[in-house]
Amino acid sequence: MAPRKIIIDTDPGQDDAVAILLALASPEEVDVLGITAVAGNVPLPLTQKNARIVCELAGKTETRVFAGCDTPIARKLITAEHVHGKTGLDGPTLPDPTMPLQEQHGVDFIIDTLRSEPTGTVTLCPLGPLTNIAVALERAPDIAERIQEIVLMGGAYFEVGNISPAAEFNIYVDPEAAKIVFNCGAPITVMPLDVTHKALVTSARNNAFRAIGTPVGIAVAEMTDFFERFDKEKYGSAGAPLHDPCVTAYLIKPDLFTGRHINVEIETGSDLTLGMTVADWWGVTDRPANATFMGEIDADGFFALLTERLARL
Ligand SMILES: [Ca+2]
Repeated sequence: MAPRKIIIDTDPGQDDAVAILLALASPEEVDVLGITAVAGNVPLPLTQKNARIVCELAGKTETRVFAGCDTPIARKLITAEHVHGKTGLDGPTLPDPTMPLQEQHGVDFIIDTLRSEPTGTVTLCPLGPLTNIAVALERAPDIAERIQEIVLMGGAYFEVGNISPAAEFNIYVDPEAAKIVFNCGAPITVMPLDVTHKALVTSARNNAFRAIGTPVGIAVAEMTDFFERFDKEKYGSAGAPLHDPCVTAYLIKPDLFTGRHINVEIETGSDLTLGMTVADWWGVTDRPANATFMGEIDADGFFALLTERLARL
């Protein structure tokens, strides 16, 4: 089978970095047409730079990286340096990138790619706030029916919030964008906190990354070490949740995940629950299903895949 063509839309972020590395290490399954950066964990000048740092770490300097939107559609940007550090990639010491940033705007790249590739052959993989995808859909509504699938990290239901009591960070930062994306009609698969909080980097899993012994393996161990400090203090958990790699793992091995095809609506009106993903898990409304909302992950299988693939870089 030909590899699936994907665009990774991202705000690196240590877990974004691991998601990108997993994709770049898996050319049999995924063909990364380009990476579009968005403002999120840290501002856009850092996320576009971090995306290039990660491609260089992977030795994939031919990967095209584009800068997209630097602010949410209708709100001021909220960032997460408290989780990811000042650079967004705190942990390892990685050199500044020498590969160029593409001149085209990330939103234009998304639109042009969906229009030029055959209908139903390009999958979008948002790992940050959904601004770039929503702006593309608003500017070019014809692309919605050309999207094969949108596989995104965002939202939460039973785990509720990580940035507010009710909302997950990516959706909270740009809820208007999320609403546009969830209503666009394309097939959507969601990796919410319900799943990613089960993908914890325990010390044994971190040691397995380090034991790869390559620059990639060591950098990933150092990134997850850094990331973990925050989560252990906050949740007292066994290790840092690897949110974004769930998206790229799903493209490689979908049977690691199970969920339900349900209706998911985005709260944009309430100050109290802004950015909440209201997931009709129990089917108590007759609102039409618009997303496959994942709930379970085979965490051991996920980390086995990750360790095996990272060792290829
Ligand atoms: Ca992210």
